[in-house]
Amino acid sequence: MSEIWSLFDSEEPVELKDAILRKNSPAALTCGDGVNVSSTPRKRVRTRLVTGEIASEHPYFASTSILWRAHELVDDSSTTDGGVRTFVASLTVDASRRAGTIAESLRGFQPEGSTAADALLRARIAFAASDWPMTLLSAVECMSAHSRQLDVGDWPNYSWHLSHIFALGFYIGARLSMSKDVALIEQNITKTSAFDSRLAHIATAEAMEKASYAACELVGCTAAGKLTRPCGSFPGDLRLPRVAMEALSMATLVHDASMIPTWLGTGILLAEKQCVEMKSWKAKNSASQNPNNRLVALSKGRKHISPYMVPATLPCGSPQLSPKRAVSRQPSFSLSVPDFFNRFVLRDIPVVITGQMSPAHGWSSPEQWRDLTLLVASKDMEDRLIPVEFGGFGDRRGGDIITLGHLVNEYLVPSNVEHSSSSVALERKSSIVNSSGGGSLKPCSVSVAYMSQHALFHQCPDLQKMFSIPPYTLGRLQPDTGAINAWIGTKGTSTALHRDPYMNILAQTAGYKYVRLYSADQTKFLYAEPALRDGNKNSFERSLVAVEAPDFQLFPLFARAKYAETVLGPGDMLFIPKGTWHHVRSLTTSFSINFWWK
Ligand SMILES: O=C(O)CCC(=O)C(=O)O
Repeated sequence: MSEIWSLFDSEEPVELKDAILRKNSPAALTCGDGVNVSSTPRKRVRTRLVTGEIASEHPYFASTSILWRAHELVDDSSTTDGGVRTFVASLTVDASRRAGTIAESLRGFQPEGSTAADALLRARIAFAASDWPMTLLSAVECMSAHSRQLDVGDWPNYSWHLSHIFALGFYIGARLSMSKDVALIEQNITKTSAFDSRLAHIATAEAMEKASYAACELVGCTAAGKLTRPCGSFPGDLRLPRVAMEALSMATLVHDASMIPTWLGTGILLAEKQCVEMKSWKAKNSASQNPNNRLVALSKGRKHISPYMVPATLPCGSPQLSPKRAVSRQPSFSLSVPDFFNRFVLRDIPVVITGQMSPAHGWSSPEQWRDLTLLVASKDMEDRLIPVEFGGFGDRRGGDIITLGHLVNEYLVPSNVEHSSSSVALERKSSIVNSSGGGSLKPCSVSVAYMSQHALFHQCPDLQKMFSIPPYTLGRLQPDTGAINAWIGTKGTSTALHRDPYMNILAQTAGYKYVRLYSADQTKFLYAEPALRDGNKNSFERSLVAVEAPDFQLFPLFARAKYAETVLGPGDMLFIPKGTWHHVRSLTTSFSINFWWK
């Protein structure tokens, strides 16, 4: 048994543990690729090629074609308002049909059922009457009740999802309609006296801002199990994009494609579009604001390297892994699914699986993944909104919502350029190599931005064709928790030590990441914060320790925590057992996909 196995094994002798696992595991599991996995432990199964199902055909993504289809049918150019009225009409009809029943099925549940139901009905009535301020207030009140219900446990039934989706729809509809009203008044300037129309404009704009502000102050929105920042803490321009992102998250939780409201995708797209067109938004996203431009300018002289290509080599000063702590690596051709199940899943042992993310298994080639132009392939894609966190280790600077194009051009490209520029050579000389093996921790010289845990594959369905569902997820993807997410960022992003209530395959499609793992039995040394939503089975836990630069005065027990570590490179898949603590730092620009399963 290698050191890494023993780190992740409990004190029990292997035979005893085998007996326990045999007793507790299901008699047989059916894997994603149809392999029948017998749980009889330790039995070596003959090697076979394990091929996953192409992601775009997986039921998890079935709803995406419906989600965006309605919008494709609307010819924006033929309407003066880009389709807002069609969206509002379709939502009004659906709400009059379904909101009453949905509200009734919330009512019986404590503590928030009645509050949520009443607010939903108020929002529906106000929406139908085009009373936009009241719609905003009621919609946010409704979302707020949903959010409080999550504090005591999971939403009791599917009506809560639908109620949340309707509340988000009402919010988007009201915001879009108010802006439309303001625009109409502006158009009328020529018809009335300039003075009157300016007054009318101010009155409408003020009412809109007041209502929206009051609504957002009530509480923020929180998708099921996803801990997001309350809307109330975002300045005005950020509320609509935040709500659009929340609506996208909610759409990922609707698996039965026939349940996707036909207006939902249109609402999300219209909200995103409206944000991108806002003047203040344009100013914020203007390229001249970004200090990274210096680096992009630098890249222009180097024609042989495309600044859009994610580095295919590790930077100097990368962590040196001690063999004793390194997570074992297994080529997929010699790791059958049953073998994986018996050796790693049953024993909660992490492993890096290599060779699975290849064209033979339904994945695009590493060269295709490296090329970031795939994210800005069209204007539509470039203009999609995404959430980002700024700042890396020791330099957190909050979050924002920007366009995918902005992330690529203003952050990822400079991060690529920095890798290949002479600053890397300088860094080689001055890097501080952490004594515990963590590598260079000096603040990153590029602006750090991270689109973490985002439903990009729902948002841009073309990307679903680039990968397959790893058979090592045993056909047990967890669709009710947003199972497949994209993590794309510059060099220097870091995800603080935490653990999730799911098994995970973290697949590295491009670039490099350092990962530190602590098994569940190390929890006593990790200073875990109390779970934010204790009653909620989707809640994750976070440690207070900055693992690569710990403060031992504050966290003395942390010195006793044993860990395993690895560097993930293109084509590596890391199995992270459920409950295993993980900390992740990117060493270059990086693109990863997580698959959560149970
Ligand atoms: O890659 C990262 O930054 C974090 C990934 C992670 O936490 C996860 O997949 O659960």
